[in-house]
Amino acid sequence: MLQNPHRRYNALTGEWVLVSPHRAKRPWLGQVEKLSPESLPAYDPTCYLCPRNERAGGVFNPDYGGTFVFENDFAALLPDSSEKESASSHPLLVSVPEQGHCLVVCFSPRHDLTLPELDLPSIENVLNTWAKNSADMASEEYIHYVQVFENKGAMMGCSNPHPHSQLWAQSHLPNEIIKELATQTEYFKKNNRPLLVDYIQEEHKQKDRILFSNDHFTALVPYWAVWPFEVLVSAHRPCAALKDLSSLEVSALAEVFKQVTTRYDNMFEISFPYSMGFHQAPADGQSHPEWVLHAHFYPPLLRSATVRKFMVGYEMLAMPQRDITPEVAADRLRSLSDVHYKQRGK
Ligand code: H2U
Ligand code: ZN
Repeated sequence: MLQNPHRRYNALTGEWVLVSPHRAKRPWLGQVEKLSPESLPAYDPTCYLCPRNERAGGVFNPDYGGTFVFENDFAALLPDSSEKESASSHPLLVSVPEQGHCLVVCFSPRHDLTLPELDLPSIENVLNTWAKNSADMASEEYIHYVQVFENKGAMMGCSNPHPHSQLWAQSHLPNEIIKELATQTEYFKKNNRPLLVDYIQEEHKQKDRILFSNDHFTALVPYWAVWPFEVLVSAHRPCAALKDLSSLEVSALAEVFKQVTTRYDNMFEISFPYSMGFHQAPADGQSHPEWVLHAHFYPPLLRSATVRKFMVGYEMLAMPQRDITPEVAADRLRSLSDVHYKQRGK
């Protein structure tokens, strides 16, 4: 593997990342992050996501027992954007109305249990809730894409530690999906096989970036990873959406999620922050034989619980850059226990 500066091609986005392995040992005198308090109560009377508590606008949450889904009270997208497309005053000043709506999904009534701390049936329940609600949103006439995502930890802008995720459904395809649709469509036309199916097979031959796999899903640090401990979880077969998974596949995906998030937490023995989300095919009524359902995990931490990677100067102005190689990151993640540090000795 290259030890000198090199570029790697991201086959899913068509973009390049600069890798600088020799820089990984540089000293750090910069910002250290504050740690959020480690022990949370099972129920917090001031939490707007806990059962029975009041949300914005005076609505009370039900006394829910599993997952809990509600329309976001501060949704970024609205179903009825009454503005009509207006002729632009100049071709360089283009705007188009966007319609949609947003859901919040709480993982469980427990204020203190993050994904890796939930048992497998509860993780399956979260996956099934995402599947059902994405499918319901996707079936709306004006919706063409549904984004499922979780911001975890204050470092990633999460506003409440009660484990939750969001679903945003919208009328146009977002940027990342436009890129991934183009690359996967082009590869499929040329090779008559899905890009990610071939990629996962090749990664299993090379082995050094694989983190965990079972019959239906693989977790790996992608060859083109930008974030230090970025992980891609991919299905092994073409699959447009979460709702297309069989119950066996949902169980397999739950197992992979538990493995990835447990190792993340074990890395620095903290609740490991990240932004995570699924890339499902556009909900455009077409079959998508090129599309392979997958999730991206983007964690910001680099070398300790308090030192994060910043995407700043060069990344903002030129292109993404990383220091430790994806192979070193995968090796580090593989070396960690798959028993959550809070469960040890129990
Ligand atoms: P984040 O922590 O990932 O931002 O998600 C919390 C969401 O919960 C956020 O989008 C919504 C915010 O709009 N919210 C409500 O819908 N009702 C509330 O009472 C508070 C926050
Ligand atoms: Zn709560």
